[in-house]
Amino acid sequence: QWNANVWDNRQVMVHLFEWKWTDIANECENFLAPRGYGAVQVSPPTECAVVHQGDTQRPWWERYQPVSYKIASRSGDENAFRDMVTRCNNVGVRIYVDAVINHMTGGWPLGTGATGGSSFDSGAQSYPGVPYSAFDFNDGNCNTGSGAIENYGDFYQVRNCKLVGLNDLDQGSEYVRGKIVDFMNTLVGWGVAGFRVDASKHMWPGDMKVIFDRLNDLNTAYFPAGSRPFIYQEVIDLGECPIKGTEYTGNGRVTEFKYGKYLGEAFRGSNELRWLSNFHEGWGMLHRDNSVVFIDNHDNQRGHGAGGDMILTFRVSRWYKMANAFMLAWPYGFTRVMSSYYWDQWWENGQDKNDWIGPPHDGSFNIISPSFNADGSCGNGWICEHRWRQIYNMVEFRNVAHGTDMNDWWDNGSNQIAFCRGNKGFLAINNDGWDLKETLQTCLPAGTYCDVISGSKDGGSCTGKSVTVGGDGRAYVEVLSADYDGVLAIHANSKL
Ligand code: LM2
Ligand code: CA
Repeated sequence: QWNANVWDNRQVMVHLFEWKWTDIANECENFLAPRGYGAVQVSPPTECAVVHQGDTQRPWWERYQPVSYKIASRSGDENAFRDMVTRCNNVGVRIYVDAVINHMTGGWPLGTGATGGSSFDSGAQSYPGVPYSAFDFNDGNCNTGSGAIENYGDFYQVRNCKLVGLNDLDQGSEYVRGKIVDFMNTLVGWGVAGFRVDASKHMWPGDMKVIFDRLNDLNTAYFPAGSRPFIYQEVIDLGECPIKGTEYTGNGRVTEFKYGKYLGEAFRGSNELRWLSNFHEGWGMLHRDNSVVFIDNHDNQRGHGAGGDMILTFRVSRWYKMANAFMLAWPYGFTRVMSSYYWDQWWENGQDKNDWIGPPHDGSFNIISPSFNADGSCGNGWICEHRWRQIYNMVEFRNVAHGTDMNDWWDNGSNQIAFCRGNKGFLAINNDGWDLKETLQTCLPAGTYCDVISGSKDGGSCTGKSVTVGGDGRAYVEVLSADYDGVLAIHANSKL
């Protein structure tokens, strides 16, 4: 449940936020497998409430309000989902499902639609599509006046009361456990490799353990016999809450939100990069084998969730690429690359009032597929950070360096840093306002290497900077403050 079930030489997952199943299937075949991505986190596939905002929009967050465990959403139906799982597995790319099992919908008027056509009555807590009824919810176990979570300092109410008004399932109930297990096992049977478990902080770790222990082993058509579903639990623990990520590491991995926040602080200048030399457990983060790490996620890239305005996103692309390069080169945690769509922000009093806007869609609210430009980047409103050269080339770096540790750290006493990954890779970053021009230990065998940030290796030549490593492993490297990107990376596979 800690093992990501990826191929050994495919060590990175990408979150294709709000992508359609058919588009993901194509992306697995056309881009993710060839570029060495190991897995995709998909948006919640389950039937959810249909929420309208104005006449032209549906918020992305409707998908966090399930109505049943039928596979029916704006990303597609069950057939499309199963076809995606098969096609991605066939090219060695795993699918992780965002499982919303803490709650069902918020309070909507009777007659509100659902993406799979099921009826529901949120006031009566009736969801015939599962079916769940009022018995299956936590109201009797919640001790706040409003029935909602009022105080995050009280772990009892964080688990047993309603999160933003969402009807809170009782995972202590055998019946509820059974329904959740059936849902997850159905997906496992189709070849799904793991789950992001939404709102894990709001469930009791012991109840979750019972549920995960009942999951079947993975489908042997694609995985070795006895493989367990990969579990990573979404727990926001920045240190100030009584609920700790470590309460959940007995069940599987946990999202380490400190990681992206601390890197955001460092690249934005609140902390010098030189301090990153021991950026792991020593910083109060989870054990590296228990953590999933990322620069931003679908919540905190839009001011929801954790990390506030320190989080780096595609909107500050130079820093974002530097932070992703650091993450992908750094031996800590299982890494997730975010892939977003664009929306116009509307700032008022320090808050983006457009943080709810859903994915690109046509006049009937159908999600529009990404288009692809000649250089491989996306159009139609999709950002596709995972297709940025600086990011996908660093995915290859991570795959090549897998199994090695960090060594030969160098820094200039402020924001210029460099390090090796065994004798497989070397990374240098310059976040100072002046040039980095140094002869540094790269730990690589003698030869000429292509910097995979400023360009790519293309046949026998390099479209970016070349770096010549001498017999002693040392090389002269330059990362100028005026360079387009503040990173340089070379590795065993970028040798010319
Ligand atoms: C998560 N992780 O624990 C997700 O990452 C996060 O995106 C989800 O919140 C949350 N947990 C619940 O699954 C999002 C979004 C909320 C939204 C909920 C439910 O960040 O804003 O709440 O999904 O759709 C929305 C409204 C809120 C309303 C609620 C209930 O924003 O004002 O509360 O629906 O109708 C009355
Ligand atoms: Ca709960």
